Amino acid sequence: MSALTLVIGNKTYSSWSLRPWLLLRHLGVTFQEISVPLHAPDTATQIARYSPSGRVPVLLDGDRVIWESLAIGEYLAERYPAVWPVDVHERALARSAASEMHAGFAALREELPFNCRSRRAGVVPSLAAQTEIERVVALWSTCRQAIGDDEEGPWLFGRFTCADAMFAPVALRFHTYGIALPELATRYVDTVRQDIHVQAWIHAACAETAIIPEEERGEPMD
Ligand SMILES: N[C@@H](CCC(=O)N[C@@H](CS)C(=O)NCC(=O)O)C(=O)O
Repeated sequence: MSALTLVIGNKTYSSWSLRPWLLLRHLGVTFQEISVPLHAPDTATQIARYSPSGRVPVLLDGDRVIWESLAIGEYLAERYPAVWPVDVHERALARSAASEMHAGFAALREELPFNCRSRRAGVVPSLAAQTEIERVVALWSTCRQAIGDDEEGPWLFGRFTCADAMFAPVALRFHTYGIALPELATRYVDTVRQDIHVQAWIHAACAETAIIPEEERGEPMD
């Protein structure tokens, strides 16, 4: 791999951008960032300079262009096996969970927009979103139950993997909207929030000034 560049959106609002960014940081890979402000008059033009899909994140590796957060994870896995668990069963489960996240949870994502720099009151998930929240909680529990006794660490498979990169933004959404969760899920949300790289992302988000009204649901808490 040559020097890597990750093209991302606003750190406040772009949950998809956080996923590969967090994975790269946990892998200890050096990379450049290009930030494209979302919902600006020239957003589409700016993204089109890098991304054939018109969306971020995009990873640039020399003249290779890799888009879609999960595909970026798989691209990194070719070079860095730590992207996925070592054990074949855990690896399959991690990939299933990550794929389910990538492909689904539309109600949750629509009703609880990613907004990592604030806490919001008064957003009540619909039945569809609540069902998805319960599915996320069940998935996290399945992952934690599957890990071997030799695995230590608070992440879904002990140490941080791509599955955590995919679910970290979901954990932050649960925190933003004060979603009531069982103990295991609450612990996982705390693990995500306390992670130094997540904190660095949120810190940078707090320094952003752009506000996207469509992404600001509920009443600010503080
Ligand atoms: N499935 C894509 C989703 C990417 C996506 O929806 N990105 C949003 C930002 S979070 C985007 O680029 N939106 C373009 C726009 O707002 O113009 C992935 O996994 O990377």
